[in-house]
Amino acid sequence: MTETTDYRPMWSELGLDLDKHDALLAALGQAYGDVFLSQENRPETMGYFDFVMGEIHGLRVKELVDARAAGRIVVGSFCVFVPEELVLAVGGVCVGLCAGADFGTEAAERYLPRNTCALIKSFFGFTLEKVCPYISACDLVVGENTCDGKKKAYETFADLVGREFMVLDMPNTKSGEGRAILKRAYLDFAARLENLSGVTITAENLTAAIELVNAKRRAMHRLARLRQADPTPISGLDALLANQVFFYDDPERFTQSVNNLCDELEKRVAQKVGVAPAGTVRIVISGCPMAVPNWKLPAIVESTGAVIVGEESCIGERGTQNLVDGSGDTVGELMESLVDRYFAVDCAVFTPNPTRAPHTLQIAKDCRAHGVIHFALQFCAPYQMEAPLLEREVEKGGVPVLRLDTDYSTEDVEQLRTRVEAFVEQLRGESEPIAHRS
Ligand code: BJ8
Repeated sequence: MTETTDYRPMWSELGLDLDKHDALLAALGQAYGDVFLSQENRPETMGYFDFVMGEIHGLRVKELVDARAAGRIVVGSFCVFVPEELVLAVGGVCVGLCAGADFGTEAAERYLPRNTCALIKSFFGFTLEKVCPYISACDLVVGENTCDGKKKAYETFADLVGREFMVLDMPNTKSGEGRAILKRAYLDFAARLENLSGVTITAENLTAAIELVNAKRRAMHRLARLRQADPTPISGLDALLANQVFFYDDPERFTQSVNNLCDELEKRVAQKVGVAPAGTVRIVISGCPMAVPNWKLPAIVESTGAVIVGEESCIGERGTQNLVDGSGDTVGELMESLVDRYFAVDCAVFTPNPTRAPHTLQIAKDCRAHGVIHFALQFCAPYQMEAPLLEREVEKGGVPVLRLDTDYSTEDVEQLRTRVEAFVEQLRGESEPIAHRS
């Protein structure tokens, strides 16, 4: 929060519990300072992302409130299968609602079994404790029938969220029938958005929306490519932050800011300036999404002296890979392209999910990684169960894998550190990263 702006009246109007919200912001500020601001040799243009994080419950929320006052709808979602393009086409604003904090767990466990993943508990906790201004600022909250945990949790959440709520029916196979289910879901979603906003989706507004989101993704692809340099010009933590802000910020401003960051990183690469010396152990993280403020594992990894150079994650390359073909002339053609792009997302809720392991290996090769750390949230059946399959395939390709299951608490930090240190040590002892081997 800037010193001159008092957002408390706004938070109060949004129905937040100010005392609990103060406690959350204090913890968030402390963690951010410890994890991000303590890093050395950060790119100067990360200042923008520091500002965004400082204002994440302030200025950005005010923008959403102002957008609503100006007649735009605000739509919140929990998953990269919810297409931002459709929200933008009707002139709306789309925000990510996933929560990455160990907050309100006790309240959440009044409704959820203890053995529910931390991500689901977290968005229940944020809602029940009234500390999420994003949910409060939404006209519509959208869930999706992905994993069993989410799909059953949404049945309860629908009554708790206090906003209009809908669930997209999702396929779980990569088949023709699966694609048809996704298309049906997107048509239903488009109809709901048109109804809510009073704006009809046309080829013109959908083309413009596709271009806006493609531009965001292109900027993220550029960032991903720059991280392939050795020495890498940006820490994994800072790159993760950009991936996290992807879901909150105004799209145009975000794209510009990532491109500014990339301009600076290009210079660093040309001058061989890195956040760690050339030859540092390089890690790719694969697995569950890391929502703000889940920085635990990356902070541990980079504290060992290794550097994270890529993320096979929905808050990372799984979420940003592939563009939508915006060349169609009709809404029908553009919708088909939209479905094609999203249907390729290789989330572990699909069974089988044959492209995720090769994709992870490809990221590791492109990033010249020495190893992959697979991150699964405890009680996340899709990612935990897919982990051994992914490990086998990636190791067959010559890249060692460490599998870790954790949650949002800090209880296992030292245990995780010990395992990560041993893995990084093992990788240090090995030869070149995979892409350097013949
Ligand atoms: S497309 S990864 S954002 S569903 S961690 S709630 S899977 S039990 S978040 Fe996800 Fe969409 Fe897939 Fe991506 Fe369930 Fe696992 Fe919890 Fe998860």
